[in-house]
Amino acid sequence: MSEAKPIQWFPGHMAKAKREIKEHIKQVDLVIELKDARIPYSSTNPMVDEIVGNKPRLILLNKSTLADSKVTKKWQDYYKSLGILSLDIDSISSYNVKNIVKYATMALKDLFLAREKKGIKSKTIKALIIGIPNVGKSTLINTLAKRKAVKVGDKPGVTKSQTWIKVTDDLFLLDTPGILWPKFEDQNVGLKLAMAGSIKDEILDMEYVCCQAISYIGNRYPELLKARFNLEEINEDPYKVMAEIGKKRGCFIKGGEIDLDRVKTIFMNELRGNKIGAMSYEEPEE
Ligand SMILES: Nc1nc2c(ncn2[C@@H]2O[C@H](COP(=O)(O)OP(=O)(O)O)[C@@H](O)[C@H]2O)c(=O)[nH]1
Ligand SMILES: [Mg+2]
Repeated sequence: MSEAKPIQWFPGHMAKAKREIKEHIKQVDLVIELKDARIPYSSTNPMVDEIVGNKPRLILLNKSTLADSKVTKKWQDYYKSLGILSLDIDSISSYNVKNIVKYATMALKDLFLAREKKGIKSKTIKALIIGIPNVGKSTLINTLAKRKAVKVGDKPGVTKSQTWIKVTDDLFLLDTPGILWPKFEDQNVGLKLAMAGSIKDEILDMEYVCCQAISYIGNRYPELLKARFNLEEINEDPYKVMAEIGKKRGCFIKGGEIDLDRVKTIFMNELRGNKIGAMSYEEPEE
């Protein structure tokens, strides 16, 4: 259920997306914001705080089995310091997915107290999932919907065309997630999104991405890089690392020169195929 076409964001589209999501937010109790656990900063929409406003929010750090769990913990502490509840999940392996309802309930403590005061016993939560493209919104909705594959029809007071997915007796999800744009004006964000495989290759120069990725991983996760490509040591110059990888993998062009193009392709495929290991690409307050 990926978006059929890659989204081209133009100012007009961004304004429309923002307007629509704000409309949807009015109809729910809780906004569930999905981020990529490897790049929680870079996978965040620049206007999300304004868009969510005062609505209770739960952050889900998705794809967490691909991330460095120590770093993910730092991000959760960071969000906690901002007063926002977060949970690390994985929508494919279903890791922690069963705890989403519990966390949603925790995020809505005040709402339930207010309901209690009014004598309302209902624990029903209506929620909207939002996030930038490729963070896993559709995958999560599918995983949640599979657990209770009941689509419920329109509810009174809600726009006719909208469908709610019943996740549990108490949790209802708006079936279309809110798609927001990334901070694409920041080249470093583009780099992180490219490393995570969340933007199209044409947008950035892949040689640049490959070199930056090798430098970053060589610094933060040298043992993983060494193990994957059978390297004895990691040179500071990423081109020398690429040459070393080329030798190990037999990437030569005529005359015995290293085929850097092939190395680049191999490296990026293995990085995006999660063959190197669980890694995070950014830490809070960096
Ligand atoms: N490993 C892993 N991959 C995921 C997870 N969630 C989504 N993906 C992958 O990320 C890509 C984008 O997911 P999708 O649900 O289409 O993202 P959306 O654009 O936010 O709806 C797909 O290739 C998914 O298989 C996850 O929790 N773990
Ligand atoms: Mg989708």
